[in-house]
Amino acid sequence: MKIGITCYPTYGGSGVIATELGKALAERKHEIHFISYRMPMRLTHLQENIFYHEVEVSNYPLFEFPLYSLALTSKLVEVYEFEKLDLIHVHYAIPHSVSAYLAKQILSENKENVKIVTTLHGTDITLVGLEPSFLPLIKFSIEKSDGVTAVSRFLKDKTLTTYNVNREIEVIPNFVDVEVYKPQENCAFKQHFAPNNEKILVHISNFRPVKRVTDVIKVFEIVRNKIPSKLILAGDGPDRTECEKLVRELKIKNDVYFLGKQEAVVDILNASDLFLLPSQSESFGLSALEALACGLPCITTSIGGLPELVIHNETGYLAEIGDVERMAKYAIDLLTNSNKYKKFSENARKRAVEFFNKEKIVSIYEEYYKRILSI
Ligand code: GMT
Repeated sequence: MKIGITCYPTYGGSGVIATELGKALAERKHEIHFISYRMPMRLTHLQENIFYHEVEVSNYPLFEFPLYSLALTSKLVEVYEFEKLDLIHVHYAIPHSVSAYLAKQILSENKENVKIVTTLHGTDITLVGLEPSFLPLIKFSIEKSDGVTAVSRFLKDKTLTTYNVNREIEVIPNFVDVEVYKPQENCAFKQHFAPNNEKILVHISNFRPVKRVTDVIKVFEIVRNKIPSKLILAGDGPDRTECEKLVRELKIKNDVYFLGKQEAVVDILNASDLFLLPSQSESFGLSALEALACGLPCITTSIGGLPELVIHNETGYLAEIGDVERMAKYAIDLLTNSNKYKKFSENARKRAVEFFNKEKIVSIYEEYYKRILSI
């Protein structure tokens, strides 16, 4: 198949999934054309069957706001026609599914029967899409896509009820490369972060308010009062300054590492013992899946798609939003009970391999494309 993929090229789960999907499909001999305003972050190496088309946005002074959606539409039309694509797969509904719909209409004038698949990732539905300026557009483009997938059952249900759409939505969960994200024996970084064999708690995110990173710090403070421990915070974003302030106020600066944006996620996870994700909203929680695959039990909130990923009392624990006392209690329980910890760690890895491994989920996408193309 020849597939066009549009996604946000920046840090973030939807871009990661779109890029890893494209790379995996290219390995399976499909021809993949990425169409975005920048080279997707994970497209670091030259790879057979992968092409990249950059969307250039006019900066003519009359346009106070960049017309990205329209520039993307034109690029989709151009690439579809000249590369003879079979299908366009857009990740994150806003504005990609709208641009794709418009491209489909333009191409239909030339008797091209374009098939569009939209994958819903999270805030495109739960937050941004609900804004009055977007709502009717998102509902329309979801209804008009030839195929729609959601990364969790939660997100599917939310889409059907919130937007009152009457259509099929396929749940295809996110995935992880379990050959890359895997437990490593004797991770060299552990000694660096925890020279006295302290336990290491870790959180990785874009530090947006929705992630509630300050809750991570509050949980850690309680844990640290009971057992010698360190906290690794990887990633960056709007809440980082507030987090640094809180760490100073709590006088725990020497035990907290702010690493900023990092590529070496596998090493960071392998240096750590426990993953914390106390989000206020999370349609899937890709970073928690990466942690599970490395054998890290996860303590998360019980919201959104997280209960589909983290099984309470088996691969980690779930707690109410903001219940830092309970999260800390769970963390202390796991970190002081080595048999239980070992069992949870094995369960975590097993769950990632069994249900969310790349090969399995990419095959599901392949079958889904075939279905859409046959309609
Ligand atoms: O929605 C966002 O703000 C960012 C988006 C992204 O691009 O990373 O995250 C969403 O998609 C991820 C990949 O499917 C999911 O793992 C995240 O749970 C989801 N974020 C939210 O629902 C807040």
